[in-house]
Amino acid sequence: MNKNRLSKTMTAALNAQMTKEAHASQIYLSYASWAEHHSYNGVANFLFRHAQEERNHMMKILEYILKRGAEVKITAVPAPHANPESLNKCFEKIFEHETDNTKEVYRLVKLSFEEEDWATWNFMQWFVKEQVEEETMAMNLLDKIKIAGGEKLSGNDLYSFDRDLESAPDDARAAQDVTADRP
Ligand code: OFO
Repeated sequence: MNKNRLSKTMTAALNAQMTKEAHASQIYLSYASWAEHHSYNGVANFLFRHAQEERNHMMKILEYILKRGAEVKITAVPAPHANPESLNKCFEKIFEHETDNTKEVYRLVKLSFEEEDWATWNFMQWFVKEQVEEETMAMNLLDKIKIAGGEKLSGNDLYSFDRDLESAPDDARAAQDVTADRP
């Protein structure tokens, strides 16, 4: 008896996304190490935490594939991109990476819609919301860097930016959670 509840195409697409989340984790890990090496300890702390978050995303997909009775395929994870040349570039690259990932998430949502696989469609909504939060987080950090001098970020502004990131939350607050009392 076949208990697999995912199509072949969907299984392959979810496995590919699982590997992409592992790749994202490696990217954050590598940027975090770069930041720590340059003594941006607050930035490093934030990025190390985020590497872990991406690993959690990978696990969510892995678990979902198994729960739907399909096969998980663990493959090699591509190497992360080259290290950034500056903090500004670091967060530009992160923003680009997150918007690329959003496209992949949308592709999966579209596929689940076309296949009328409503369980996967529902599962993927978590990732849609998460991507909005992650894009917002990257946008906000880029804005902060821009205000503090962009490529010229240094001195007190750099110190404050780095210190703030040490205690910054992992995700931006979703628009859905905002109220008039708590804008
Ligand atoms: Fe950066 O987000 Fe995973 O999905």
